[in-house]
Amino acid sequence: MTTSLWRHARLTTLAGTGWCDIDHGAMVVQGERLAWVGPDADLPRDLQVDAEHDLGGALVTPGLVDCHTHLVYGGHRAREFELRLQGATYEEIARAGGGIRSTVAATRAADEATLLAGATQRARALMAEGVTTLEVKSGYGLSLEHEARCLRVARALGTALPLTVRTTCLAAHALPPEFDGRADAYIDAVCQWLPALQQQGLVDAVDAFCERIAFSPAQTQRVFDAARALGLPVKLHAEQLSDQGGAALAARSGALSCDHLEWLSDDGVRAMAAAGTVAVLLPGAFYFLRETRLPPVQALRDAGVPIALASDHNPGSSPGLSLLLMLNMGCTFFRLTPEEALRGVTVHGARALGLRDRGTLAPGQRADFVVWNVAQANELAYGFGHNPCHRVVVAGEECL
Ligand code: DI6
Ligand code: FE
Repeated sequence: MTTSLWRHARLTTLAGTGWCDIDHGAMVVQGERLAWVGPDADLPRDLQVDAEHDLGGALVTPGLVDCHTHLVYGGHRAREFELRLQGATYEEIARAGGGIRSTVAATRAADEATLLAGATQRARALMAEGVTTLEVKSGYGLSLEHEARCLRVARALGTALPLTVRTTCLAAHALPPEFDGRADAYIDAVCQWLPALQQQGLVDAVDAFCERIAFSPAQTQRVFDAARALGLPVKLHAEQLSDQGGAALAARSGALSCDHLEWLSDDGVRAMAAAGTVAVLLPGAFYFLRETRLPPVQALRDAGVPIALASDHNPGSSPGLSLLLMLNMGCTFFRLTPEEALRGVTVHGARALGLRDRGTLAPGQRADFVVWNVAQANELAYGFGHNPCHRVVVAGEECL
């Protein structure tokens, strides 16, 4: 196992309350983990290292976690964007058979290599800004065969690239055309697919879209029951366009996270707080759909619900590939503090994926960290449209 020393850094560790900065900081990395983190002056005297890196005072944060993406799909929806600019709404387009369904058709028509090439390009764009852990949802296949294919592509990303990929089965995303008028039969099918997908090692968690234009709370509950019976954690697209009571339902099923949440009720906040469910806010979709209703950030804070931020990258409602932009949008739109925004894409993003071994700079954590070309961490949320990411280390190995 190799040992390396990273010194002369400004460490924003996030390992307690506040930024938890160490101004003249050092980190000792042993293999894939951080072995020691503290002031340069306190470094253990008898330290033997294989490599030493002088960071010249640069800022270091934990590696970024994008805990909600739909990275695997075929085609794009630029035409739908034009229709929305002419006045059509996202819901109207979905009800007319466009929206998610049009991406399902393009995804089914693409071969696996094409899907992998597209997803790889997108993952690389996120990684260039310091993303070291990425969640990828299925949900544009909507048959056992095509959902499996999308999840295999997601797994392949994690093998081919230096980052951790967590896969989420979102088969309950939209009703495929072959099940028109038979939503309950489709949910039955999804519940039957889960064991097969799990046996192929393709599923880390199960998600659903609980919404007027998607699935009802009762249908969502059936998907969750099937997931829980297999020991799979659940999460939910909840309260994005209307209040369906989805977040409370998900929290009562022990959900890792509820995502979107613009229409979240007080009851939903309470249920999430009681269950320790993370609130994943998605300002990219809020922006791109020109939503006006804000998620109840102060109520979430008051209740002690951990808040994460993610890109929600997808071709319909959030086609951007910048997690740093989400920090800025999380602050400007949702009034998060820059520190909350950074926590949202590190420690709280990790928690939304059920991962406790990353998201802070502390001994025992995975050595996933980013060296930035800025002096202070609040600048990461302040600027936008430029990339201050300088060096990225994943599991102790420098990879950018
Ligand atoms: N909410 C979203 O933001 C994405 N899926 C979902 O349930 C959007 C999916 C799309 O429009 O393609
Ligand atoms: Fe989403």
